Amino acid sequence: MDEKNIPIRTYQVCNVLEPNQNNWLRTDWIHRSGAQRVYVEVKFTLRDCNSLPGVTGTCKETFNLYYHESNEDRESYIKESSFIKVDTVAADESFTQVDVGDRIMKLNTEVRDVKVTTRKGFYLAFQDVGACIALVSVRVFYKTCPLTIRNLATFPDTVTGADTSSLVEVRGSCVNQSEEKEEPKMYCGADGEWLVPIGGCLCSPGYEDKGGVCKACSVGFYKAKSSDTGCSKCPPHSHSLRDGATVCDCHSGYFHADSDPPSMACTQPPSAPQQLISVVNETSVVLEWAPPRRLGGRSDTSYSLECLICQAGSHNRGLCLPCSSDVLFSPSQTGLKTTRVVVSELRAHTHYTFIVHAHNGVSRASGAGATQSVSVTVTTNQAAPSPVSFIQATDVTRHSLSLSWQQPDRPNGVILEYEVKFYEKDQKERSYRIMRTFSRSVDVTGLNPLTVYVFHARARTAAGYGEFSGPFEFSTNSGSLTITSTNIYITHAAVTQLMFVTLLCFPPSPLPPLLSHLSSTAGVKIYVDPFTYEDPDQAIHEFAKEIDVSSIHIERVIGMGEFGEVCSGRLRVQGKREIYVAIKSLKAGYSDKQRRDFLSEASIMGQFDHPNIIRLEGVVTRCKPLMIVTEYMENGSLDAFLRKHDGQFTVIQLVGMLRGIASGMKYLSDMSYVHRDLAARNILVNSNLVCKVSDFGLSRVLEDDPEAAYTTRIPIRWTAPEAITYRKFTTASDVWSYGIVMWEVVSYGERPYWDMNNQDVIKAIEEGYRLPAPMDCPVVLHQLMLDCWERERAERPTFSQILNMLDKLIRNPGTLRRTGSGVGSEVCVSVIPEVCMPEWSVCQWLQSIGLERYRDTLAAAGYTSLDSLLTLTHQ
Ligand code: ACK
Repeated sequence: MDEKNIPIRTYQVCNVLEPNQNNWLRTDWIHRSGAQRVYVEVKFTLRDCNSLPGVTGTCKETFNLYYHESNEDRESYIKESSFIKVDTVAADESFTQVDVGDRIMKLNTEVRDVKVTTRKGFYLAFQDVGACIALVSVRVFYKTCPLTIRNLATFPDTVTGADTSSLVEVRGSCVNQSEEKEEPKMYCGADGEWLVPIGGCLCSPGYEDKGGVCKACSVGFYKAKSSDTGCSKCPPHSHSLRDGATVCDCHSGYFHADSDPPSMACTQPPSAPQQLISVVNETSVVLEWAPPRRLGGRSDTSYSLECLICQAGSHNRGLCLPCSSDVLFSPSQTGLKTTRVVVSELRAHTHYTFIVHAHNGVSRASGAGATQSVSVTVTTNQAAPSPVSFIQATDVTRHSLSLSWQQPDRPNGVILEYEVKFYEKDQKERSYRIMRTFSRSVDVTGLNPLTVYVFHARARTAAGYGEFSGPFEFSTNSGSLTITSTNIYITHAAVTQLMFVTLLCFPPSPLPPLLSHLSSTAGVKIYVDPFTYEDPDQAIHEFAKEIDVSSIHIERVIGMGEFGEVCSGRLRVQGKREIYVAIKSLKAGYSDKQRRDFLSEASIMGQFDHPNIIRLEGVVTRCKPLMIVTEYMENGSLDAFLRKHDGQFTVIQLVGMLRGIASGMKYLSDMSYVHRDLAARNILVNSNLVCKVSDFGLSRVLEDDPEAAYTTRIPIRWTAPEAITYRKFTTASDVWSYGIVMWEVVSYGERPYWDMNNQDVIKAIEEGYRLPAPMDCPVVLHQLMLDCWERERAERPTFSQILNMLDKLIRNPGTLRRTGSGVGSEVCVSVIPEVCMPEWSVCQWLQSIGLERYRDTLAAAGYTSLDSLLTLTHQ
């Protein structure tokens, strides 16, 4: 019977009188259902040992609770030792026999918990060790945190963790019609309580939070964004006709611009602009108007202009054409915020219709053609033609030239005539001549030779003359022409970059006019002597680019030139890669003549463009010191370079250098330029062993001053006898010098004629002495030198022949094997074995080695067959 006297079933044991009791009671298998910690609530009654008569030490007042985890739900026999003890359970209340009269028994309730994580389920067991006990009920349970909604996120029923202190992290999911604001999270505590809510959700557009549920906005309300605010009433001139509106629809005739916020009232396009007035000034029109009467509830009104050319008096748009694209609108044609615009560059005597449209943010939304507009029709006045913008000259002779020009951009009518005004530049406009013509060209005759003239042209229509063009200057000097209307200004000079000089920059000045220059005969460019220019600045600016000094970065002094230091550095011209350059400067305190001589080198160099001629990058003439900037040649002068590398090159490498020099010299001679100072010291070598001819400064010195004073400056050892004796400097005298350079190269920079003095050298040459072959010099090369040193200059080879010869030697390196120390009789066979074939004639052989001019000499001496050549000795 329980406390209420209702009969109940119990498991009982009461073997208190017998010692060593060990009685077990085991439950069925219990599925753990995902639980990690289970709770066991046991209800039982227990008899007080003292109340049992005759009971000795064998009576107990506790029992033990055990568990055993298992995947097996039907284990028939489980060993005692397999069970793990949970606890020894004692009764809070026990009862005695005396009590029986009052209360049948005292029921105890004890709860124990145990972690069950390793198997699918478990068994519980109760061990009695000699108590008088009745087990009334066993309840086994686990705890969960129950399903809940927090911050519009649902959290599911969640089993608590395995340990009493563990928290289970749970991610919530947003309730219907809501969107995650921040990941919703909570923790499930061991006792089944939810803890620490984080993040949450917001009701979607068109829905609002009503007690943890998102409800649709009702009719007349809207909600545009997911937010924690409620639904709002529709703004003016709009409505919503169904639940859950995210925006309100505009009433008919009202519009919403894409950029308008949903809370903004619906608006309308503006009405037409008002009071459009126009003022015509020749070929431009000023248009002004007042803003529209109705702005449609907005403040973003703008205007656009339509320009049409219409037939006189026509208001029919079909008879109108859009204006040409060169009409100018100031400040603009569309997107105007002002109510005034100036339209210019219109045609004279033309009917124009201007339509001013008013727009605002909803003009487009309200549909095409909905803009309201106002129009005006005007007729432009007559106007003179715009100026002629460009004149060019051709067919220049000493006394005449032909001018031609383009029609003015805006003739503003039929051009009836052109007028050309011109005068000698020196005369300014004190006296000038006028020529009139119907065409766009005119031949101007009766001019003075070598004179710079200034030309202006203008056009005439029925409206009168247009403005004269700007000045165009041409010279009557023979040759082609150049127009100089450019003004170049120097900005700022980077003074600090120079290591050894102070810069002084001049204010900007227009460049002087140019004289006619490079003439061209049958496509061949001819060198122009800069000293034919009266003003050396004219020449320099014609042939050399002016470099902004701030783009030069000087790094170190590399030598001393005739006029001052030579430095190396870097040049960075905008838009180009930075390059290494050599910079020659003109030392301070120079005379006019020195300045002229210094710059003449650049004027000369600037005319050349060849891989074996040193390239001029430009000049600095507007700042002091004056500078000449050329490409940088890493290995410096050829003579010093060869001395430094004595014996280190192959013959082919040496011939390669000579070939480069010959190629550069051929280019110069083709341009009719005579170098006069060709020597290894004036050849520069770059890092690829490419040799380039440089130093173009000497020619003038000699020509300007033919007196004896400069005789000493003639490089005697390199100069042909006729140039020493009577200054006959020609390409042939350059060929003589080239022979000396060959000798310098093959002897690795030896001084020609060693330490003989100049007088002895002159005398020796006069007597027929020639430099002998340097050590290991191929016979063919020495022969070529000897050819260059022919007394009769007509007998010397040309640079073109020298180049051919060297090319052949390079192609047939075998020809270079034979040196002066060999046996004479083998010359032919060993020098050019490839060409000594039986079918070849002596003539062809001579041709192949560039010595065909000896054909007659050989024939006269009886050498008519190749076989006979075998007997030819070195002598
Ligand atoms: O033998 P170098 O080093 O080569 O010494 C002289 C010195 O300046 C005086 O003329 C050197 N030099 C001249 N022009 C150049 C250049 N473009 N590149 C490299 N070095 C140059 C010359």
